[in-house]
Amino acid sequence: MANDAPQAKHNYRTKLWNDWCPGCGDFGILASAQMALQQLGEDPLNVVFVTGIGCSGKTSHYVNVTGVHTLHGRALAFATGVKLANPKLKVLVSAGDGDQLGIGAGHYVAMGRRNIPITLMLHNNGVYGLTKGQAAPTLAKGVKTKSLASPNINGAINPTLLALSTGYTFVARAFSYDAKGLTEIIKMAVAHNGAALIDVLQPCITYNDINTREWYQERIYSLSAEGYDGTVKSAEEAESGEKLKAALTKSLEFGDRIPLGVLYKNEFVPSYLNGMGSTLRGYPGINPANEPIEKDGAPLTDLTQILDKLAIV
Ligand SMILES: Cc1ncc(C[n+]2csc(CCOP(=O)(O)OP(=O)(O)O)c2C)c(N)n1
Ligand SMILES: [Mg+2]
Repeated sequence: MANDAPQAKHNYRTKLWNDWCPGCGDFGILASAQMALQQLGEDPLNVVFVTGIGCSGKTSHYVNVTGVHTLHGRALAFATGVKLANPKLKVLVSAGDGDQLGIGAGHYVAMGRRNIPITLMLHNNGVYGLTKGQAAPTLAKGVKTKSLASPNINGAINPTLLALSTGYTFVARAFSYDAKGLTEIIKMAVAHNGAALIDVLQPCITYNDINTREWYQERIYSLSAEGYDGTVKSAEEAESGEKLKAALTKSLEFGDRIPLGVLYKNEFVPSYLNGMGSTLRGYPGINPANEPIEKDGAPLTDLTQILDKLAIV
């Protein structure tokens, strides 16, 4: 008998205790990621959620898919390994602004120039939330949050500008309290076949008393509502670089007005998997994840010699 009964929806929530501060912007990012995965209808077994270290790093514990809570700054390195080993997986990364643009900045740049199909959600709260509010690389120079003894003397990194200039082919900005808008953007990013950055403006209610929910709400506006369209429509348009130039200009707007939405989307750049295919025969069809490792219960590789070499006698 055909089974016409609707399939039970996968529950993307875990039952783990959540210790984020009540009202933290992380909740909006978590809920949006869960809704996006639910709405995409992707097989949960094909989704991997990778995080770095920070309050944001705990996100992988709360999404009910395979999760990896990795080392400080190294979420993208792990995510790259996961994606390359098994290209059919959808890989999402949650990383803090300190995690990703401080210690992990090299990986941020490499992800763009390689155009690896991974969705990176940058939890941009301007501070190192987990370690009590030191200035993160996104905090503007001269700003003194209540967690700093004196105004920040470091210049700020603009995540969208850096992503655009290093080759990301999907660059967007969202607001953590706008779960509907963020969900739509995550869905687009996950479906995109290339490196995707979502700069998520995320107030830290405990340590950042400057960039608050109200501060953002007074400034944010929707790019699409003002007629901006960052999507490249043809190979010729991609070649001309016009949309990239427009996005670079737009990414500089961050002050009295802060644009939200898709700044740039270009599907005409081959992903890193294509490059790998030109150097590895059969890739991505043949990849480490579907390589047989045993036959009739016996391992296909004899590790005895390697283990003998490593043995301490
Ligand atoms: C190698 C290493 N250096 C420093 C730390 C201490 N540390 C833990 S989290 C963190 C920064 C967290 O800030 P952010 O990435 O912005 O995440 P948030 O807590 O704001 O979400 C630091 C410096 C660490 N865990 N490991
Ligand atoms: Mg942070």
